Amino acid sequence: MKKALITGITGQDGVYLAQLLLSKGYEVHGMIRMASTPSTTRFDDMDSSLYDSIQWHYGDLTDSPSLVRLVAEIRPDEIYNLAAQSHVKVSFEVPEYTADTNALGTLRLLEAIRLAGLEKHTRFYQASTSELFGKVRETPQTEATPFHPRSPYAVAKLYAYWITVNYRESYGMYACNGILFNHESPLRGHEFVTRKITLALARIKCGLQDCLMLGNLDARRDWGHARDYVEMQWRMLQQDEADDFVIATGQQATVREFVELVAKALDMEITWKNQGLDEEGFDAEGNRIIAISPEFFRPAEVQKLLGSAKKAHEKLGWTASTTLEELAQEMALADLERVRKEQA
Ligand code: NDP
Ligand code: GDR
Repeated sequence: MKKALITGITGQDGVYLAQLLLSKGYEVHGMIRMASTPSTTRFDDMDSSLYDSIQWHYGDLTDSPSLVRLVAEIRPDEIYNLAAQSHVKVSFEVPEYTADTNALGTLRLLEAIRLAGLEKHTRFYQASTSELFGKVRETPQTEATPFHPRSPYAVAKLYAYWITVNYRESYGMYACNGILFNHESPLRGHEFVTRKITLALARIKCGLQDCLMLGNLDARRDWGHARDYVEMQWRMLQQDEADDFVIATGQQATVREFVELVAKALDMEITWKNQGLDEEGFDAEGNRIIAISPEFFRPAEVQKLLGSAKKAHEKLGWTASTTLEELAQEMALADLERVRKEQA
C-alpha cells in the first residue's frame, strides 16, 4: 500500500485529492493546522466517511520541526504540497506570512525529505500556479513561457517553483511542479470570485441578500474543475521521470461572463450597475444589482490567463472533462441547495 502525505488537505484540492488517493488504495496522511474551530468542514460537504479514513497529524509549513518529524515518521512514498496562503489579494495584506508559508514552507518540506534520507524514495508534488505568468508575455502560456509574477503570492510561488526544480537537479529528487490554472468546484473557498458569485446569486435568488459587489469584471481566466485537476497531480507523480506540466482547459472567460453563466443556471435576471448606488449598493429604485467596488481591485492585476496543456495531453493523457458551463451550473446548484437547507 502506497503512503501519501498531503499538506493543505483541508483546502479545496486537498479534499478531492484525498478522495482520489483513498479510492486508489493509498494510506493517506493529512497535515492539519491547529485551529480554534474545526477546519475540516469540507469533508462533511463531500463525504464525512472520508475523514475517518485519513491519518491526521498536526503540522505547519512555517514550523520546521513539525515537518521534519512528520516526514521521518511517515516515510511517505509521495508528498503533495498543497498548503499555501492561496488568496492573491490577501497576499498584499500579509506579504511576509505569504512568503514564509508559500516560499520557505516549500523549502522546509524539501529539506525534511533530505534530512530523513528519503530524497531517492519520496516523490514530491509542488502546487505551482498560472499566477507565475502574471503580466503575460505570450498567449497561450506553456511550460516555456517566461514568468512575471504580479503579487506577493505569485513571487513566493516563484521561489517554490524554482526550489523544487533545484532539488530535482541538485539531489536527483523526483520533484514536479504542476503549473495549474484556476480550478474551482462547490468546495472552493468563499473569497475566490467564482464561489463568491455562486453563493451570492443563490442567496439573492432566495431573498437572503440584495446585492453582489465585485471588483475587476474584465479579468480573464482559464477555469477548470478541481476534480479533474487533482487527477493530474497524481499522474505527475506516476511518470518514469519527474517533470513540470501546465494544466489548463485552453478556454478563457471573463468574470462578467462567469456571472452570466451562473445567472443562467439559476434562471435569474441580473442588472449591472456602477453608478448612482447608495452605500449599500442599491440604486434609486431599490433594485437587486451587481455592482463594482474598488475594495475588490488589486494593487497589480493579472488581467488575462490562458493555458496550453499540450504537453500534459501528450504525456499524461490530460483532457479537461468539465466545460465552464457545466462547472458554473454545478457550483450554482450546489449553493442553491445549501442556501435552501439553511433557510429550512
Ligand atoms: P485552499 O486555500 O482551499 O487551501 C489551502 C490549504 O493550505 C488549507 O488546507 C490551509 O489550511 C492550508 N494552509 C494554509 N497555510 C498553511 C500553513 N502555514 N501550514 C499548513 N497548512 C496551511 O487552496 P486550494 O485547495 O484552492 O489550492 C491548493 C494549492 O494549489 C495551493 O497551494 C494554491 O496556492 C495552489 N493553486 C491553486 C489553484 C486553484 O485554482 N485552486 C491554481 C493553482 C495553484 P486551513 O484549512 O487550516 O486554512
Ligand atoms: P485568482 O482567483 O486571483 O486568479 O487566484 P480569484 O478568484 O481570487 O480572482 C480571479 C479574478 O477575479 C477578479 N475579481 C475578484 N476576485 C475576488 N476574489 N473577489 C472579487 O470580488 C472579484 N472581482 C473580480 C480578480 O481581480 C481576479 O482577476 C486563484 C487562487 O486559487 C490562487 O491560489 C491560484 O494560484 C490562482 O487562482 C491560479
